[in-house]
Amino acid sequence: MIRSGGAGGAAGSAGGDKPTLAVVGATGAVGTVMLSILSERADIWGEIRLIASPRSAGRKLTVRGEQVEVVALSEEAFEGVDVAMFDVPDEVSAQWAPIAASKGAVVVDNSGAFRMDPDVPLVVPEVNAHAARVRPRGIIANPNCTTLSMIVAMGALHAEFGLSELIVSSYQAVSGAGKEGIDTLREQLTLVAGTELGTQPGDVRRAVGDTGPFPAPMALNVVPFAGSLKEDGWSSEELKVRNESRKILGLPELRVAATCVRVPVITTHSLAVHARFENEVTVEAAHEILAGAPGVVLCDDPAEGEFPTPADAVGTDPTWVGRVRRSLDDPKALELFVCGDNLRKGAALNTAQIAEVVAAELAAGAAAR
Ligand code: 2RA
Repeated sequence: MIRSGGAGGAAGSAGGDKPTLAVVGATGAVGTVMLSILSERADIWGEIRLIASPRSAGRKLTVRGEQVEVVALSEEAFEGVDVAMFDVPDEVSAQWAPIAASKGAVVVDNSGAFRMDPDVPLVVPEVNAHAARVRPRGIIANPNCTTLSMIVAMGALHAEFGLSELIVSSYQAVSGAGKEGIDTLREQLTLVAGTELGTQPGDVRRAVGDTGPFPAPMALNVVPFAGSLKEDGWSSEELKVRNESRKILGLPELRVAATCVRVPVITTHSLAVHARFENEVTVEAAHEILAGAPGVVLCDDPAEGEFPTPADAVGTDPTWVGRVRRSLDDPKALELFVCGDNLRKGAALNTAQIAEVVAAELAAGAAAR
């Protein structure tokens, strides 16, 4: 291990060793993707410790080609851990992330518990990696998948043109609602397949019955609501897009309006974005920026039928951008369409990337001593 001093962030003694990583919530949907991502990326970790609820303790999961036994969440589970990636419900993170930090781990948390805490940086390595270094609570937050699915592209355009406003419509996959969301859509698709449903008011609703975690049927439908209802009719997802974009980009006054919509896609969120800038924009300049931006793939040749779709982007790491147009009525605004895998860049991958940023910092600190 590399002793990290969670709250301060400076690396400690025992230089030279590879850092110890804990994955908390290893058995969940995002935890599973975390393990496969850790198996694919450069192997910078010493021990990888898998932590989950006591009922999952003793299970064996594969990471880096090896079977690793899951241990139960407890204070002792964090002994010797340098970096801990959390993907657990908000209330579990709220309780356990500070405990892990008090044991000396730097926590990278994918819940909503700390994202807007002023003492917790909200980090997307391609956009604001520097923010990860200042973490008074020893915790770094990972943004919500809806924000993450567009923010790498927006960060690149902002760096060049200066962003002043975002108007966003999301097309969110059901896996954003976890395994229950995926199971619900698959069951509903079975119920409507091969029928003539979708021609009379309420026929799909009657056929599918229970709508699971969604407020309306997902099969043969789109649902203009995701998350929970907040003040003045806004949903939690819509407020996250606004608040998190502002924090990540360091633009507390950024004008943001989002409408979040759930669509019958298993995995990969899409967003239609109207982005207004301080300066005039051209499609050519936007193309050049996006084509060169780390973590972005430009896929924009509609004459050839080339634009991003969830069916093509799913299972991949980048943010896919296409349909880039200059607004007809505003030379300072662009319209574009973005797709990103909500379980990879939208959750597990960004968490792993932040953990790698921290590991590099710890290693540099250890080497300097
Ligand atoms: C959703 N963004 O898609 C959420 C998941 N964190 O429901």
